[in-house]
Amino acid sequence: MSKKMNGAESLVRTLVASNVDVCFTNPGTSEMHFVAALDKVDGMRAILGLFEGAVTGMADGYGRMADKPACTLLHLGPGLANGLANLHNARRAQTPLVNIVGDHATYHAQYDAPLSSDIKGFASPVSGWIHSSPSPKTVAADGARAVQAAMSAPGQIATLILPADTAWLDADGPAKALSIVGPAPVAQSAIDISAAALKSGKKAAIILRGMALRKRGLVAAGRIAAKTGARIMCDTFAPRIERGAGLVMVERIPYFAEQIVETFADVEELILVGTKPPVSFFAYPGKASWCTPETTDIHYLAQAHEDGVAALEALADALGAPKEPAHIAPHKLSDLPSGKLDQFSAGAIIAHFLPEGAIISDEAATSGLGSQIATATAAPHDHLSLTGGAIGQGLPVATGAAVACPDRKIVCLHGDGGAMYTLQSLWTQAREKLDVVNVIFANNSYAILNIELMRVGAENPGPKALSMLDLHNPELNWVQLGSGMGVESVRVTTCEELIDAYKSALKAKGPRLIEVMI
Ligand SMILES: Cc1ncc(C[n+]2csc(CCOP(=O)(O)OP(=O)(O)O)c2C)c(N)n1
Repeated sequence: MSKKMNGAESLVRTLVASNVDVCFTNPGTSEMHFVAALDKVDGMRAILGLFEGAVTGMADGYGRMADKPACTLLHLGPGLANGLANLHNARRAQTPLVNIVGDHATYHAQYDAPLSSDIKGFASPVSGWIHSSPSPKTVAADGARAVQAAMSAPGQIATLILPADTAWLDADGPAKALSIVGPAPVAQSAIDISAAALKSGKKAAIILRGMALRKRGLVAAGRIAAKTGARIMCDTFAPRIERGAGLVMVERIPYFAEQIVETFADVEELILVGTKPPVSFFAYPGKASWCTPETTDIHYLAQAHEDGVAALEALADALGAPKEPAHIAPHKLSDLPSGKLDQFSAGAIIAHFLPEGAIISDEAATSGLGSQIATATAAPHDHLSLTGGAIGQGLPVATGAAVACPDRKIVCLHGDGGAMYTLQSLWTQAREKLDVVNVIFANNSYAILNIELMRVGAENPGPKALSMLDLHNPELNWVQLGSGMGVESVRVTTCEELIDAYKSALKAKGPRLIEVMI
């Protein structure tokens, strides 16, 4: 006989039994029994975020680095809705993630109280699995199903709605963990078709995503490159990639459409591993959306839910590729710059001192190219990027990654505009003493949008239009913003100052913020 417990406790126990042991929360009244259960159950770390966009972004960063879900705890429809943009990013990243969304008690729904809303409606575009648990007797089993759904390859968002009476009424006990469905094997025919394309002597490129961007997949791709000369590429915004010295270097697809067109102009055979053909991020009047030549043959070696790593290895063997991969990155650091700071000098400094095993959460926007170039040959690290274009992901992703990997240094590179969306993450970093160096590129501008304004062909922008893209009036002060949330913060205006601040931040334990004036 299991000891008496309510639905909430049976759910928390089930989550822990299913290897979900971190909960990023922003609760309200309807979630109080779940909150109370956190103290009754050993093994669930509870981390408060002060805005749901931070909460969901942290769960994304955690899932990307832990390769298993965290759960969120969100307050009915509005709490979930506040978190949607970063759930969108997490869906794009194919991150395993379990949302627990509180709801009114089942019998209360009929009265249309103020917080009533269409929770399923809010959840469905971002969720691969949704269920509302109507009974305390079934909620534990539903929790186990949610984890199983979140973990099914390549990873997805599972949303479990928890009515308050389901949480507070008596349950039968926790449920057992369910088995995890791994990636599906790739059909031999897909390997044969890709092998034939690569043997044809035509110009070929392979685009990787997902697990294929970890060391094993990279080695297999590098072997294929060594044998065939095929280019090895990744999407502009890959969820996670292992890069730096000793790893196979991957060509990142550029951001702007005409650059993508140029990149693929001579590609005759394009092989996709867990990704889709490259298209323009936005449509622009008179410019192409589809960025590969009409004549390019496109082959799907592996779909996202399939085992792209095993497929690459099988392909390398089928081609008789050598054991040694091509394009191994050397460990090469440029000399330390001095004087004026720009994204390239800042990037060189960031790369120079980057510790081995660091995790970069990159939402540096127009300030990102410098560090991307410089870190390609820096110490080996993981790089996490803004997967869904919804800005305000970098700080929470860094925060969640720090929870998942407490022994690794996190370096968050962020535009000041995007950082303002979810700056509450800094407070969580301070409270949890997370080891994150936050580098904020303070250009006091939505700089990318100034570029886009010209590119979309909006003619002669006036002062009103330009003021919508300018952050000078008033100027943000990141030293005060960071300090106000308990994070030691400093402003730097020269390379020398950045070197000092960055070295000392890397040496310290716990969060730091460096405002880089560019
Ligand atoms: C959720 C969301 N809202 C608005 C936008 C539009 N947008 C794209 S970039 C950007 C400004 C980014 O500014 P910042 O982070 O400072 O980087 P910068 O362009 O200055 O390098 C905005 C508002 C978006 N992409 N996502």
